Amino acid sequence: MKKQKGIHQAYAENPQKADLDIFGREVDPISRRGFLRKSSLLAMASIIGSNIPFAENMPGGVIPALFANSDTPFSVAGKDGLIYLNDKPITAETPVQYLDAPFTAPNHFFIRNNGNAPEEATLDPKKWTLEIGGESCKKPQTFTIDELKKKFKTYTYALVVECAGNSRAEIVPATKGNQWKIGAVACGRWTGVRLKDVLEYCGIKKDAVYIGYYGADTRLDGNADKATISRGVPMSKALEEESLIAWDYEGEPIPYMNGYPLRLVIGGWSASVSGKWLKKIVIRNKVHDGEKMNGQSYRMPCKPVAPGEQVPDENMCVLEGMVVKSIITHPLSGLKTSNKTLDVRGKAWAGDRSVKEMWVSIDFGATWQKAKLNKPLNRFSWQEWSATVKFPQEGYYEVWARAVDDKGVSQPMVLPGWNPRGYLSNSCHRIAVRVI
Ligand SMILES: Nc1nc2c(c(=O)[nH]1)N[C@H]1C(S)=C(S)[C@@H](COP(=O)(O)O)O[C@H]1N2
Ligand SMILES: [Mo]
Repeated sequence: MKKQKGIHQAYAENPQKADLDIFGREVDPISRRGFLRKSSLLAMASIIGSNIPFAENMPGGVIPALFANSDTPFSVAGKDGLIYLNDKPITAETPVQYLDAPFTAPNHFFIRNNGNAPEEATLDPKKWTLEIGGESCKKPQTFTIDELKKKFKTYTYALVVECAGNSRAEIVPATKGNQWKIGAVACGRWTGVRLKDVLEYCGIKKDAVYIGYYGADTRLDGNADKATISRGVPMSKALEEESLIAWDYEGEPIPYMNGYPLRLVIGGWSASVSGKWLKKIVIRNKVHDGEKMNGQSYRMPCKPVAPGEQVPDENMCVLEGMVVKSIITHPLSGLKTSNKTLDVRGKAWAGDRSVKEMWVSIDFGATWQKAKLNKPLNRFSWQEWSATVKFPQEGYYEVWARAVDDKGVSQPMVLPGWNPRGYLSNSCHRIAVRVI
């Protein structure tokens, strides 16, 4: 993977300007104000790389001197240029210009924590163990990472990891949850062993229907008896060739905040099923009932509902694959140009499906022009697309992008389908262009 790292280096040295978001608004790269709450001090410990023994005593609203006296903006070690949404748990999205690289660089990979990340100093890949168990496992056992590497064949796949709530900010009426814009998505090459090989080695009983994961992170409420999040997938998805237990991302150990040293990666499904800091996998004889499998979390109305409608838990069904979606990664919204010809490009993906066609419009969707669409590196990878558009005269334009999947399902042009938690938001991405 040596050569491939070069792509990211070259890209990092020459990024597009990072001062506008997808709506052409100026981006405040890191809001310090977001980190002033008393509760955030505890979360900071994992960021400054050291414990704060007296964090409880520090008055709310005081910035630790380490940050107050430095000009360096607040950031998570190993991450660059992310937009922070929340500090407790840490959530940060990737500005769209960093999704322009063929694969998302490790330092630009978004972060979605549900609890406190395990302390970095406690994460030792030599000592890390993964337990396989559950009532439908024939021979429960534990592996070190070295044992996984020795016993099973290693595979590398490019896999899209997209938070189910990505683009929630577009949902009308607004719903609860992180107001992600478009950057809670990444695609890159994960290296590890097939989940299938490991599960089959441990023996899958006939009654198995689901798997579930457990990670090493801890709950914000301090309750040690419950997981922060413990989700899973049906056996059919778990046994797909591309479902991995991974230790590397883009040829490097997985970044700390993205699940170092071991992570489950289930391409094309809600990223919530890709368990970070992976400690245990259970083979279940029923739909996994771990944390955030029930209630309203990661669930969609079983039947479509009207915007704003309340849906009782029993009418909600578990969310599975993600849906067709595309982004324009170049140029950034807000471009002013004297050139009437413009090259646009981006990425498209479609959960378990592939993207069949990519279309762009410069007249608010009245007419569409077919874009060039590349094949994915493998199933569940995103696909690169590009197009050259011509503007008839000076003025204000928007470039809209619309992907169609292999079943003929298109992104909606304006409003994504409403659901109580604002998942699967996939309306067309658009950028503003002024031709002068
Ligand atoms: N152990 C653990 N795994 C987890 C989570 C978590 O909080 N803890 N968050 C999930 C959710 S909701 C998402 S969107 C992805 C985010 O992955 P990332 O932080 O590497 O971007 O991880 C998933 N796996
Ligand atoms: Mo998520």
